[in-house]
Amino acid sequence: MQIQTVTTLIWFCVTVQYSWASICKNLNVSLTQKIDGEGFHREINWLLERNKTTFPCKLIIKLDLSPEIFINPDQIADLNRLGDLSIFIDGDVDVEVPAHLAEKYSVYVFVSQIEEKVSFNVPFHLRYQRAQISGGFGKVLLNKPSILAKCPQKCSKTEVAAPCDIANKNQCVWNNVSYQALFDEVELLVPVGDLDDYPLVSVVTLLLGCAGCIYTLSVLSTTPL
Ligand SMILES: *[C@@H]1O[C@H](CO)[C@@H](O)[C@H](O)[C@H]1NC(C)=O
Ligand SMILES: *[C@@H]1O[C@H](CO)[C@@H](O)[C@H](O)[C@H]1NC(C)=O
Ligand SMILES: CC(=O)N[C@H]1CO[C@H](CO)[C@@H](O)[C@@H]1O
Repeated sequence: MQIQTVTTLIWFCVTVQYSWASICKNLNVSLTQKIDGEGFHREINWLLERNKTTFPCKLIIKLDLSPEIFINPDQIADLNRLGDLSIFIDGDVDVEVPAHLAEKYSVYVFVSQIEEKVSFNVPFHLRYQRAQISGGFGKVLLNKPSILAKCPQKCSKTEVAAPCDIANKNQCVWNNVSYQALFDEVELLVPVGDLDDYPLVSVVTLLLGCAGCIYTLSVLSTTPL
């Protein structure tokens, strides 16, 4: 009798473990990423593909943004309202400050639970960078996004706290799952002001000023009183 109970328990555990493992294994998520646009205003295009057997799992794409990049909360609020996107911005974004005064923060993109293929177009902007000696272009690295899943069971050992849903600032426990990244890491180029221009401008202004003075003095001194 006791042995039977134990056997049943073991069988139950094994079955549960097996079905857990199988849904997690079949998450089979892949992400394609492209960056559109040039200069200060860009757009991330993501295409997320998943196995439809994993529809019970909620997915979010988490992107950590470096200080050189910002997402405009007003623009995102509009897109959220229109139903084009479902994005939660974690942090206060100051759209005015240059890169060296800005802080990093994260955005969470909620993925529809009933589609095998979902695409997202997320507009973002590059901040002005401090002028440097030679001018030219500054480099900005776009981090690789993480994909977090909340399935009826655990899907990875790495647990991460993230917002439960877009309307809710409460934190839930999500699993950081591995995915197939069908893209390379990107480095964005941003035009940077040229410090060399400043001395030149000052010297020219000074010389013009001196020339003006000398001319005035010479006119005054040669004019008979
Ligand atoms: C999707 O899940 C089903 C059922 O678990 C599995 O048979 C199938 O191979 C999976 N598809 C992919 C592309 O992984
Ligand atoms: C998820 O795991 C990847 C790979 O180990 C790691 O690079 C990334 O930072 C993790 N993301 C989070 C939100 O913990
Ligand atoms: C959507 C997705 O990631 N599909 C992949 C599932 O896994 C198979 C085999 O590993 C890949 O060939 C698919 O591209």
